Amino acid sequence: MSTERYNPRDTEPRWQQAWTEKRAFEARHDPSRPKYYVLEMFPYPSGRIHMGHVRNYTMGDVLARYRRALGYNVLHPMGWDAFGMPAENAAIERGVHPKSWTYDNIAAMRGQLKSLGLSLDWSREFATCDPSYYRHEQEMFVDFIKAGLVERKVSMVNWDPVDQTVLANEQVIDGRGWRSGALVEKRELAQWFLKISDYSEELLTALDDLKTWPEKVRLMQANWIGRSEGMRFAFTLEDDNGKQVGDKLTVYTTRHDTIFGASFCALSADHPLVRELEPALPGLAEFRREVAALGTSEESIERAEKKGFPLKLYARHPFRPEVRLPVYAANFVLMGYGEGAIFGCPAHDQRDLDFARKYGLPVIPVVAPKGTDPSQFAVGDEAFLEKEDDQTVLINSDFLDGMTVPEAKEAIARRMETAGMGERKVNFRLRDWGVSRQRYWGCPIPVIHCGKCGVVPVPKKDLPVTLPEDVTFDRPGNPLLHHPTWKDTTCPSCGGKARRETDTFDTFIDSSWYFARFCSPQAPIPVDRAEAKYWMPVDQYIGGVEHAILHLLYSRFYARAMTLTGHLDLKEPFASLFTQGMVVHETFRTAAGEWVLPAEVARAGEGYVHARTGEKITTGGIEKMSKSKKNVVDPEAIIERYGADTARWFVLSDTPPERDIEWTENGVEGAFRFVQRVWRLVADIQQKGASPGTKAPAGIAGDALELRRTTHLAVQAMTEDLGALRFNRGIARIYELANALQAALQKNDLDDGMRFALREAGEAFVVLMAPMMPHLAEECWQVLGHKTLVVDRPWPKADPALTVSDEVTIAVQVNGKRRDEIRLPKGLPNAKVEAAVLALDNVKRALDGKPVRKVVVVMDRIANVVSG
Ligand code: ANZ
Ligand code: ZN
Repeated sequence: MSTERYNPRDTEPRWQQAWTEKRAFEARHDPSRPKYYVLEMFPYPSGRIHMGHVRNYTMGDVLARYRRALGYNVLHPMGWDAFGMPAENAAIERGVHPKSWTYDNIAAMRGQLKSLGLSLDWSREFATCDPSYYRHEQEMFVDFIKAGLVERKVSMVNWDPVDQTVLANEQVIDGRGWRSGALVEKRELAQWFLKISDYSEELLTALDDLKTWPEKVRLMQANWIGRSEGMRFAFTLEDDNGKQVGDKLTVYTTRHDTIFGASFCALSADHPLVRELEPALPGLAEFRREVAALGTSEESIERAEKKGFPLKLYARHPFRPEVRLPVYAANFVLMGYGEGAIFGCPAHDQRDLDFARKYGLPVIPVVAPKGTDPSQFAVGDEAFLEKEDDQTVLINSDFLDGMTVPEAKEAIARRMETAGMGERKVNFRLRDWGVSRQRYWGCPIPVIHCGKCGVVPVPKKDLPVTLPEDVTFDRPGNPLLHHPTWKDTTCPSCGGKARRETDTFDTFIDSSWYFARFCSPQAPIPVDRAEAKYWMPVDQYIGGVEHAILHLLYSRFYARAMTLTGHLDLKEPFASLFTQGMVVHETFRTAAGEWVLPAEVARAGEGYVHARTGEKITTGGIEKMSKSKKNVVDPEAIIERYGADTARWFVLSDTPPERDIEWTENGVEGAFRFVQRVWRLVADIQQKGASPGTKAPAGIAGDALELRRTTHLAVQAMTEDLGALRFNRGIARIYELANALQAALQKNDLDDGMRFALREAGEAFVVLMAPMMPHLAEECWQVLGHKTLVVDRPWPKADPALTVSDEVTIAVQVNGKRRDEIRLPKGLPNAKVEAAVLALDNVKRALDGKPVRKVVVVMDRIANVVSG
């Protein structure tokens, strides 16, 4: 038995080198083989990998290695989502150029990923900031323009007056810019939009086909797309004196059944009618400014106090000519949705109720539980929300009284449609995708502005439009705009002086098609059709649930847009999706409340102290690893200390992959102890087991047969577990097999049967473990006397005869004479029994080359082979 400890520091780089030299993981287009495309969401090159990456990429790697062993032609690429703000922030804060910052980070992280031993095809690597990548993005954008998928329109943005830049909604915190702290303004800006909303219905209904996506993600997407069935109809308007004014007020509602509960109408502050009234109504301009300061995010609008400004206009109720509804401009009505105008029904909508209470408007309940006395039913501080069941009916509603909500909706729709007042309308929450960013570190938008010709796409022969490198970050705003010459160009159309677009793309564009580029990363066109036809779709996509909405939705849209423009031929880019849980860790604090890194904490009895200062440390909650709480464990330090296999094993163990996993020192040490145990076991097996390639001796029974059964059951279970991404269960099987091996090795006087069973179990053990601990597996494989690599081994097959517990012994005869017996599953169909029997060595021997005429099977008892 080997007494030497297994040393990953020595073995891991060696095996990584061996795989690289063999180009083991380079994928080649081979239509004769079934393909399998595994992809993990590519990382942002922040500079260091974190445990979330380790978990994510290990899962993908296990799957890739497993599928590879099953005989699939596996594509498992890696790249970098390399554009974005952090690089610019580094430039502003530390004076490093975004480009060198990014590529340095990539180099560092590539090294870290390589040390994890991932079976990646590095020959396909690219970064989205490579001009050789983004030129194709520009080319496709030009094609998208031609195909009508792009629109330039004026839209409201959050404007930071100090940083002179547009802010994303997430960058507005309590109405202020996240960096400058300045009060954010709303501004109108001409921007580029991709018309994703044309695909709302399609993106929604196609979700039904994504059966192997998490239900949760499909639901989030569906909510985001937000289909609603409602009505659009118009009120006639009149002024203070009851005189009808020219304009009508069109509103969108999903609750037309509540029309008899209407008590006001409200318009967005940006509604054309409100703008028109602004000069005539003192205070309105001020009100509009106040609303603008709220920013554009739905969340901030939702949180703000509901406020209105009376417009001195009244809307005539469509069914109650005696009722006039006051019309307001209100801060909670958005211009971008529906008609930018609503009727308010306070009894059945919380925002409307808050508004009505503030302005003393009537609250008329019109929907109530069946059997309620309308005169007794009142609404207090909480709106009575819609229930579309048959126990909820209309009250106080004239011809609708007694109807259910759906019935009332139908009745109103009919009436209005017949009277020509309005029509049914399906609305989607999904907005067009604004892709312009006033940033430097992004893909330049390939258009030119000409005073004479307007907007002219850059001709393809002039692509890529590359980012200039000589930019400065010493003043706020977009460096491309400040560059002295870059934006000056000539118009491709008239040859006159023109200006380049200085906006760059939203980085979500970069990640909306990278998976397709991986199919042919060197192609002179965005995607080589033949390659994509073979490799796409991604068979298994793995990533964090934080990308459940935008990234996945944009990618689904891009696949359709690229198909429309002939760059791809596919709708859904990701056949299966898996969202893994986070890595969480205990948090530590000093008495003063400062967070402390786990690496600086030492155990002291039941509690903890600061390793350096000895100060008492208390534990906070268990939370997602984050820099702010300092509860991070650096993968590099873990790999350095225990090896990659231990880290990989730990992040897969115990916890189901979709759940959060808690990183603990004990857990890692446990994983490392297991590595050492495997090492000792395998050395023992090599000594006591049969030599490699030994055939099964006849008549294996007793403990040896039991071990064989355990082995084959492990193979069977593991095959199912890995196929279903149940990594933790797979690991549990390996532990079971290790225990069985250990028990068997403890016996004295091993007979041939047992020696064979040990060899078989040991080899299966190593091969099954290989997807999780690939380096250890290779090293063990050598110890077991092989010269080949485990990565070249096919996945073991379980012998069905050994995996069923419900077995019977069937007597095997040849021409009526007993020659052997065989254990088979009870009730096995005759054809299978026949096949199993004919494969027996004893039967072949007895037949001595004579042809088989027939096999007579007595179910579960006898099989008689009759020769001719
Ligand atoms: C009257 C009503 C009565 C409404 C009631 C709700 C409850 P979804 O389902 O999201 O489509 N609405 C319409 N346009 C709006 C806008 N631009 N800004 C803010 N709110 C708007 O929601 C549709 C409902 O949201 C509509 O139905 C409308 O209010 C409001 F008891 O009309 B409802
Ligand atoms: Zn021109």
